[in-house]
Amino acid sequence: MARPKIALIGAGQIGGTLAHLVAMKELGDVVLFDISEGTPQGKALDIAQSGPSEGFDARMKGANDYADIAGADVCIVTAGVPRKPGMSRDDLLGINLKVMKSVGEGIAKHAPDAFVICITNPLDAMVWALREFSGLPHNKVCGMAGVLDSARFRHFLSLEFNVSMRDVTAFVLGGHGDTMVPLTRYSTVAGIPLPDLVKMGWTTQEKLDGIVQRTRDGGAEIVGLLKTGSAFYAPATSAIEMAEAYLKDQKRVLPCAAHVDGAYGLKGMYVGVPTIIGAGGVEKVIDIKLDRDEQAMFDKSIDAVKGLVEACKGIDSSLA
Ligand code: A3D
Repeated sequence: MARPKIALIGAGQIGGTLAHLVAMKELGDVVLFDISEGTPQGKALDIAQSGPSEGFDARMKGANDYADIAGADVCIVTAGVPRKPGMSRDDLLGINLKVMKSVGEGIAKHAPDAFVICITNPLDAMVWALREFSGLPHNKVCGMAGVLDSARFRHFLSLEFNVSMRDVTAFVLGGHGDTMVPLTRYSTVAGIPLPDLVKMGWTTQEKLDGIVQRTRDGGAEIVGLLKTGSAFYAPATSAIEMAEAYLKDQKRVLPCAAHVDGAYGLKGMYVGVPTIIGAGGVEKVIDIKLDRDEQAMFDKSIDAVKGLVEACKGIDSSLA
């Protein structure tokens, strides 16, 4: 059987890291696409030359023409601009919306059967716009945010409890932004919910609240430190987890920005929810019951996402 073909649209910090991870995990052959001439070709050649030492079998190709992504099984989209210090994700909307239009059209024409994972910010609005521009089925287009947000939460919790990150599970809902909703009662250490760990004296409510806030600000903390761009190692790893779930039909339960139509009382919008990802793409949205406080936080997050989608419609009349 031929190796899967993985198209990485955007060959910047995340795109290059994605290509390296695909090769190291032997998930398939890579086409690294960018409008910048030379960048995807240079990165593809550099990564290919790590093959003899690493011992992987994966072809790497750099491209500036969408024809090269023809027949891709997976497309991971990072094309656009990242944040600089002082910028919010929403500040990227105007410029990245135009990018989504060209990317959506390129995918529609050359890789209409692909599973598409969007990473470009502001995430929930960009994945919605990318789906609209591409016209692909909703279950084949989703956004990466929840896996990263919950990884950040898990990392901070593992430091607080001094336990392995593998034994910490975390649950994050809502839009990818300041209004994301980390759900403490569904987050555990080896199955013990966080509120119980507070009662057991493992941590205090104040410390837990601080960790929740640090998770919400997780992206900004890294932007502030790097000064020239945003996080890229963990965002790439998170998207690879989703791509692998699709390619290997793993039926992973992963939070992602999925099209929600009916669940959570929502009518056809993209937002972060728990999903099952397998060979059918986003095969199911898991509709959990929220308590009053959680619902209030979720509603606020939904309003923020709706505001961004409306702003997109204001900028590009074809979306209205
Ligand atoms: P960066 O290193 O700047 O790479 C972006 C690449 O996109 C550059 O190589 C550009 O040349 C390329 N590009 C620009 N316009 C086009 C176009 N029209 N077609 C094809 N390629 C184009 O950024 P990055 O890799 O650090 O980040 C990429 C995106 O991911 C940004 O929008 C970030 O805000 C976003 N991001 C999202 C998360 C989430 O958790 C959702 C996390 C981190 C970054």
